[in-house]
Amino acid sequence: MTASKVKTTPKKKTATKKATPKKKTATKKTVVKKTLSKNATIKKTTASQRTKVICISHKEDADGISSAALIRQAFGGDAILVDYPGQMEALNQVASNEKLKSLFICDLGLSKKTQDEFIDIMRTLRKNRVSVTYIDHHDIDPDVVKALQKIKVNVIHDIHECTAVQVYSAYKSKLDDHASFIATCAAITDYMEDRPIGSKLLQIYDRQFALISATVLTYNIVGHQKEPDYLLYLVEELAESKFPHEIPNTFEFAQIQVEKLSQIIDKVKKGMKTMKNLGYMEILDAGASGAVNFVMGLSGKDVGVAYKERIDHGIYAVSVRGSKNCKVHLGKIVNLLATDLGGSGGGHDKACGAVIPKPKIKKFITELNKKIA
Ligand SMILES: [Mn+2]
Repeated sequence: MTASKVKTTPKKKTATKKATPKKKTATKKTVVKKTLSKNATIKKTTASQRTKVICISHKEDADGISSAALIRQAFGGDAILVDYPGQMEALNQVASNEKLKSLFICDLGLSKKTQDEFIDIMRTLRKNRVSVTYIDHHDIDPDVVKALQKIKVNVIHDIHECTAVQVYSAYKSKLDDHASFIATCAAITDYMEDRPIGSKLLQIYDRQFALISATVLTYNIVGHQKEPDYLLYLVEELAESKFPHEIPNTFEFAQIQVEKLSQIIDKVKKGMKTMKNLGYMEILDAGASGAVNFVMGLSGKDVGVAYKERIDHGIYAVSVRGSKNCKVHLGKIVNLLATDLGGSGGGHDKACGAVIPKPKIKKFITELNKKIA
């Protein structure tokens, strides 16, 4: 696609701020240490200086954005929106923030690759007496939950309800009535509106009204992934109890996204390849997650794989989807396989993602094809 960037949303100041983390991995450890020893010397003043509430949440879908919005409504503070590859870097940066008092981490599942570092960062935060709440619904190693609870991280985790619904349930008393609608939209986007709490929330609203709102919200999130300020603006608007249709230009923008998706259908029809148990395709212009359902559906297989290169990272961002007939737990398989190949990944039984080192992508697909047989 050549003219892929269409902007309808009026808001300026994209130039300087970047949510996408910069390259500073090498110095990370020392930064953390420095903060620690500094804290030790100014111990008395530090505690009282900590005033900041921060929520780190998933930026790629309505569950992450809605969770950040509900946390903001309940507790105030700032949101930091990240994707899976950027998650650890953001956590490390936040961990060195000496103003941080309270941290919420939402809708960011952990994998074998990231969980140990995650626990380390949480340990540092807890040593600095930062209150930490981790809210998520992705499959998690029970030992990680134990380790987090041991250091008194507040873990709110239920694989049966989406994150925003869990945020809503946990902090209902601090939220206004409209929050149930935001949570409903998140549940719809995560295919979890049929769950015990999710379905109760959906019943409050007209189904079609909720569906169109969730869908328009999702298209605005997906279509603005490269505009961090816009995503933060969405968090603010939702936190102020706006419906998606009350946020300017959202429906117009959704129409543009729908047109793009119809072009992706054409491209998938032409470019998709198949193996015995799956369909797969490299995506060049759109996001992999926007194409993967078409790859699965149009390939006639029960598993679809779409992957897109992240040139600056030397990796492929991979999306995997399973049909209703898919009997294996794709999230678990992908977690192990991606870790074996030097990447990371995981997620749900029928929808998951991975980060795979560029040279290993073919191996990832052939191995996945074997493991889902
Ligand atoms: Mn989610």
